[in-house]
Amino acid sequence: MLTLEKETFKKAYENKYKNLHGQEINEGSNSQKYEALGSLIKDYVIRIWMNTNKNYNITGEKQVYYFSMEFLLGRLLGDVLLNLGIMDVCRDALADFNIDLRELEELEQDQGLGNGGLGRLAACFLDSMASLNIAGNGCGIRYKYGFFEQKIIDGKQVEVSDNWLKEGNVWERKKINKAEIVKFGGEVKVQELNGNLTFTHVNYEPILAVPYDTPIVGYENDVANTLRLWSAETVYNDFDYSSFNRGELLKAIEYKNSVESISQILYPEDSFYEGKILRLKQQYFFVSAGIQSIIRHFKKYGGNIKLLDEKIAVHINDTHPTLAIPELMRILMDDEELSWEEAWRITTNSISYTNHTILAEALEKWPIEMFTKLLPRIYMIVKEINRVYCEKLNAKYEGQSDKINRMAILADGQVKMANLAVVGSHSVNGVAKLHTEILKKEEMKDLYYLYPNKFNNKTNGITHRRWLLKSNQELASLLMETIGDSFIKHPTDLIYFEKYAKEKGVQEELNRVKIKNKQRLAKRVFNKTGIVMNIDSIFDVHVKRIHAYKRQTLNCLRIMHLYNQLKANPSLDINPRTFIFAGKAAPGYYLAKNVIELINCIADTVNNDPRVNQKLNVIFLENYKVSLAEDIIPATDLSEQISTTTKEASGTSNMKFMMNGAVTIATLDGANIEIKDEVGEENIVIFGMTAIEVLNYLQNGGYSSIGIYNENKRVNRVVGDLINGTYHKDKDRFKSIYDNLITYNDEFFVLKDFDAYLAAQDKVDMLYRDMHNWQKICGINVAHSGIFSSDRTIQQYATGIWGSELIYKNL
Ligand code: 26Q
Repeated sequence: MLTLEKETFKKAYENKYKNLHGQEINEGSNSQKYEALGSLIKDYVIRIWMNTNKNYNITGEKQVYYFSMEFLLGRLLGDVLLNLGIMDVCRDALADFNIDLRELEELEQDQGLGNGGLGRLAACFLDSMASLNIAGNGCGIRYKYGFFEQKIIDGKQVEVSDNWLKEGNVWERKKINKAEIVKFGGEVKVQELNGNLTFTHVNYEPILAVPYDTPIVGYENDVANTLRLWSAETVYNDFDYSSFNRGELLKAIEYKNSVESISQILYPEDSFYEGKILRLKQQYFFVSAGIQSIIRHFKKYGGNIKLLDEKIAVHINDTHPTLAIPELMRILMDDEELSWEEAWRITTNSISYTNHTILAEALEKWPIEMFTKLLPRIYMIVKEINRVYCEKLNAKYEGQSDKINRMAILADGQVKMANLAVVGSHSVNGVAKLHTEILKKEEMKDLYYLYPNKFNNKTNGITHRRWLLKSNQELASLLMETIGDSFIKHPTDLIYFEKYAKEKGVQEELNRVKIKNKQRLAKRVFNKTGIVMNIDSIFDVHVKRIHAYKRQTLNCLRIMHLYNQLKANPSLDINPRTFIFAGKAAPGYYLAKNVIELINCIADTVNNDPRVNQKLNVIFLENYKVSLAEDIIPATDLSEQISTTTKEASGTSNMKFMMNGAVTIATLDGANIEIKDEVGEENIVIFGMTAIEVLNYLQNGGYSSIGIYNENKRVNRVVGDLINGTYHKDKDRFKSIYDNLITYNDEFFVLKDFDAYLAAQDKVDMLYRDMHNWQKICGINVAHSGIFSSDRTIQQYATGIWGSELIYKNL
């Protein structure tokens, strides 16, 4: 563990600052101060990083490689300081220079290389692997532009590119000597040599994959693992301008741009698949570079390729990196000259796969024609995998061509990535109990029947270091004062807080912490937007991607209902509420964008209506991202987790809110079920359809939203308000939402759950009236949240899937 005296740190900082900027500290700007701090901290980290790598090479322990198209890290400074154990020293030292650490932290650009849950999960997992001494590496793409920045202009979402690297990134290191070449296009020459077939890829286009490494610091354990992100460059160095005539130069520039476009942008869709060739290029690009570098490293340290699967585990985060399967096969056969059977054994033993969605529209399928042109050798291997596999299917399911077609990897002119991922790996997991059951019994039932032993559940988790210790320091202090600090290394020790949560004094403390966090959020909101938030109101929070299945619409309809009630009776006896929304819509998702506009129009209407605005306020915070989540979540009283049952695979913000002492209002979907089982029914507000009801409607039909609309007066009124000019003078403005609910029969059962949701909200209102009881519930939620630490999840992956050696020197 790093031990640092304040005075030593001050000297080091001063030196660093002067060397970097050639001036005195007090002469500089805050960004210069941030840069010096980041750079100094990285110096400390580098020693740990080098040691960790040295150790791994000596012990030869099994390396886990977490392959993901997305890593949503957010800011790193605070996290690194916390994990190094030097947060307090650093804060005090900087204070002596009149520098506020928090202000510097705010200057760091979020590393937003992810859409949402899946990308943030990958980031939490990296933190947990490092903190648990697991040799875990991340592998992904260094997008030049991260997830777009959202601006709200006239109530509408406008997308602005996220140029996160414009002021540099102190945490990364370019490793040009570790670059790999990735080959696209061309043809495959097949020759026979001594009775063996050989495959030579010719006329391909080579792309240089350049790695940028970021250290992932474990919690006070002298470990720094590596996140390796790949960037695309041309193989040939900069052009020789003199040798080009004008036409050639322009072509060369065009070519350079087209190569670099591979790692240019993150696709901003998280639930809708579109077969774009650039996306396929991105997938093969990072997977090929990643697998090649794994094997190069493995061989450099004398590894026997036939034992590869004992020494590495490759995990694929959803189907996006599934090409790791044929890529590993290719290298093992074409370069390492292993037989098909041996290569297959090693590949399937090494690879494991997590499924994150059951939405059919999100399943990845690539047109064979596109696939084979771009990746001719990889296609041959996929074809052979499919052939061997279909032989097995044909023997087992003779004559059942529909079933075989459904299960095949190649079918209907497409490559089905989920089927390839299941066939080519030894483990397939869902991300919450219900989700895994649905995978087994519904979505993947044929595959489950064929490979029952591959399927398993690993309920998601979140790192309590970032989401409690760092972002809610007030609550963390209260916990340490009451139950000590053992929960930091053993998060399930939070359970000791249950007893304290029942004490009136502690409930008051919890209330004080919450108010402080609400004030902090309110101050930030005021500084950014000029909006004044009512601290005495319930902060009712719905933050996540905007999507029909997440049902922001249900929340909107309920607010519209409340507005009507208050207009009719301004002295209605309710707790004042502030409804807080945030989240991004995919740029091409019209309905989701329309929902954002609706929220903003409701906000405009109710906030400016003096009859109601003492009791009802609505606010949409723009540009939801990790750092904003860290401000919002600790300040939340009520967490909205109201997806249509069966549709949210797990959810992870539900866990973050719980850990920060919010009460949850939820459907029995994803991990909400497990949260309810942990805290007990009396400490969560559950409503809505069951999974069985939903599945029954989906399979057998029989749902009629218009029936509800006609019969239910309250529904009739609020749905009518969507198109009668109440919220926008253009009555057609929210027509797409209206049509979705009425004309297209409400695919996500918003109207069906409306009454139950109102009743649940009334219950919340009742509960909130008794502050002590409310805070008791909040405290019990905190006490039971330890199980949702990603440390638990990662231990389950490590022992149940990866076979990592768990060294509990940290525990
Ligand atoms: C696929 C093809 C083309 C373009 C984009 C994509 C794509 C990108 C991102 C598809 C899906 C995603 C992300 C999905 C995601 O975030 N899923 C969420 O994963 C969380 C972690 O397991 C769960 O908690 C959420 O329930 C799930 O929605």
